[in-house]
Amino acid sequence: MKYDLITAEKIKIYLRTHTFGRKIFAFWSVGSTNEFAYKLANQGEQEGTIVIAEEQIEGRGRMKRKWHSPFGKGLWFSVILRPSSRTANAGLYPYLAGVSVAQAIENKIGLRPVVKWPNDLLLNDKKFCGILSEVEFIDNRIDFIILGIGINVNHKLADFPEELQHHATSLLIEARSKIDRVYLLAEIIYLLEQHYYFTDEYGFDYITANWKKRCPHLGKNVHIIQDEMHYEGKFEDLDENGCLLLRTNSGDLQKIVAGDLV
Ligand code: BT5
Repeated sequence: MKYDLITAEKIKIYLRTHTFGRKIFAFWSVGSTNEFAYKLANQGEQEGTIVIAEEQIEGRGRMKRKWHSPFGKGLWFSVILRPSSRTANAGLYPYLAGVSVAQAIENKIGLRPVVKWPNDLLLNDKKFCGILSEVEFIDNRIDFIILGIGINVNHKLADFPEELQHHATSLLIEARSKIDRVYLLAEIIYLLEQHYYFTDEYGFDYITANWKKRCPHLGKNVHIIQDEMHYEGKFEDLDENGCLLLRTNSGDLQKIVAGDLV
């Protein structure tokens, strides 16, 4: 077989978790794992269930952007969460995902990714991982969160469309060797579960602290675009809800909820 296909059985061989990944929907091809997981969660699917696909036809990023997800090359998956935490914490789960992916890659591959606000992971200044967290609220609390993670794993440069070739990279390109996707996935799921239950009990401070240690832009002057608005200033900190705190040139502290750091 040309591809080392990802199956639920293979993932379970490596899994060390209690609830995360104990139920897995694995597809050859799907529109978007986030979309599929969203439907499942709406029908009451349990926490920790994972949807994974070899290929996404309509993989998506934030703000209706496309996420390139070719067959057999990456890890394209979504986890259903049902946290009991405050609605204000909803924006912190992408940081939990980013830290989990970065640690798993350090542990299993020995590369050290850096993070870029709000939800990118980079190697060599190029993006190899994006995170899309979609939240459903009910009566002032979180009903569920779909935490979607896309990782370019075994892409060669030519596997990317031309417009991404200068901005994107993969673990294979950076590590110069093919990666066992299932082995890496099991470690990510393990760390996601560990951090998830820890934050439930003790809050998110240690996650945001870990994220900030990996962020080369913290304390530096940055340029942020949110919708049509441009902001410049020093990236001073993250607040307790995961918003970026920007010290503008006039000295004000501005809270930025969403946007792109360029
Ligand atoms: C993201 O959005 O980075 C979130 C990506 C989340 C993808 C996962 S895969 C599993 C789950 N199911 C889904 O349907 N989605 C999630 P954003 O920050 O908006 O970045 C999107 C931008 O990244 C695009 O406009 C491109 O410029 C770039 N891009 C697209 N595909 C890429 C890739 N494979 N590698 C690197 N950059 C890419």
